[in-house]
Amino acid sequence: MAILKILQYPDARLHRVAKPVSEVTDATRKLIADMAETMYAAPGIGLAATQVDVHQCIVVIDTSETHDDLRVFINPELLSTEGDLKEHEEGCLSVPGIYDTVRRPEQVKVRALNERGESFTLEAEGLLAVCIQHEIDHLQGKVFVEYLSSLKQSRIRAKLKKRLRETL
Ligand code: GNR
Ligand code: NI
Repeated sequence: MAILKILQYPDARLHRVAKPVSEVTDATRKLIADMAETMYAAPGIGLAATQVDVHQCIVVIDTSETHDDLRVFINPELLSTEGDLKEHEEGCLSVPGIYDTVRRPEQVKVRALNERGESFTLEAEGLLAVCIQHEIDHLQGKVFVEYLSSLKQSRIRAKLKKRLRETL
C-alpha cells in the first residue's frame, strides 16, 4: 500500500473529467487500497481518484468515526436526489484549511460497482449523502469552492497560492 499525493486547488488537473472504469481488475483494487490508505492518513471521510491525479471514476468514502466502514464506488451514477436542499459545512483535502457552506439535496440514490465489479444501489442521507455528491463532483472536475461566490473563490485561490509559495 502507498500514500498518494493529493492535488491542491488551484490545479488544472482537478478539473479533468474522469473516465468510466471498463473492467474492475487487480490494478483497480490496488489503486482503491492506496486511495483508502491516503484518505485515512489525511484524515478525510472521502477521496475521489481525480484528487490523486488518476482520472478514472473511482471513489472511496468512510464517514464512520471508527474508520471501519469503507465504501467503494466505481462508476457511480446519481440516479435521483430527493428532499429539500440542505446546508452543510464542507471541506476538501484538495482545499486544505478552507470550510464553507454548500446547499445540496438532502437524500440521494446512487448506483455503482463495488470492488468485485458487482452493481449495487444505495440510498443515503446526512453526511454520507453530502460526501457522495462532493465526490461525484470531483469525478466531473468540480471542486466544492465552485459553489461559492466568485469573490470567495478568488480569495481562496489567492490564499492557497500564497501558502504554496511560503511552503516551497
Ligand atoms: O474529508 C472530507 N470532509 C468533508 C466534509 C464535509 C463535506 C465533504 C467532505 S469530503 C472531504 C474529503 C474530500 O476532499 N473528498 O473529496
Ligand atoms: Ni474533496
